[in-house]
Amino acid sequence: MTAVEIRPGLHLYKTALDRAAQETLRENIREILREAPLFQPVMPRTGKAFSVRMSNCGPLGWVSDRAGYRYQPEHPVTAKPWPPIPETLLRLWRDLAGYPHDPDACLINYYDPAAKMGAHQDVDEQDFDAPILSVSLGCACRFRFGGETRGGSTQSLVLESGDVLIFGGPARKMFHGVDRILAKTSTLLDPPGRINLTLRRAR
Ligand SMILES: O=C(O)CCC(=O)C(=O)O
Ligand SMILES: [Mn+2]
Repeated sequence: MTAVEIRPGLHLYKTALDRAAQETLRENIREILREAPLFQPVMPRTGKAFSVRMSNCGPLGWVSDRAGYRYQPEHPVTAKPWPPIPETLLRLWRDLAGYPHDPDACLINYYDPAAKMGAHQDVDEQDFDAPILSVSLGCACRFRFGGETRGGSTQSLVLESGDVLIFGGPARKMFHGVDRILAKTSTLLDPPGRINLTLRRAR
């Protein structure tokens, strides 16, 4: 697979998953969401709802509620353990992450066409040696990224269905977010929307 190095530590693998692999993964996620339904995260303290809905798979799942951001082994609504991470995703991580241990958390973000995600850093993990591996499915989005401080200069790129973005090393703590979903850019999901799968090593 060929990567474009966008900046040191930030690698984009265009169409790392072909259409057939995207469809398989879509079905895997559909099954996971039957067991671990999307929930509505809210901001710590203010309780303001995110515009994305979330679920997780793997030993640990990332959640956000009034009490704060954290990883936990059970779904916040059903209280059941998260389903396992699909084999396709583990294989991608083993092939591309360049890290000797499997991920222990996979966040599932569901964006309806109006959803977005504000600039943030992924810093709730204990180990910053492991990279973040993110898979896009469905409608494309405009992904924005900058440096390690908020408010500095930023760049953006379009993430399309099947793309894999990895940020590690000097890019591990970059600010990033999703400006908007680009409507009508994919037929993978019905109703149209975007799924992002973010594999991490939380502990
Ligand atoms: O949806 C994306 O591409 C980014 C998601 C993200 O940054 C996160 O959930 O921490
Ligand atoms: Mn993030």
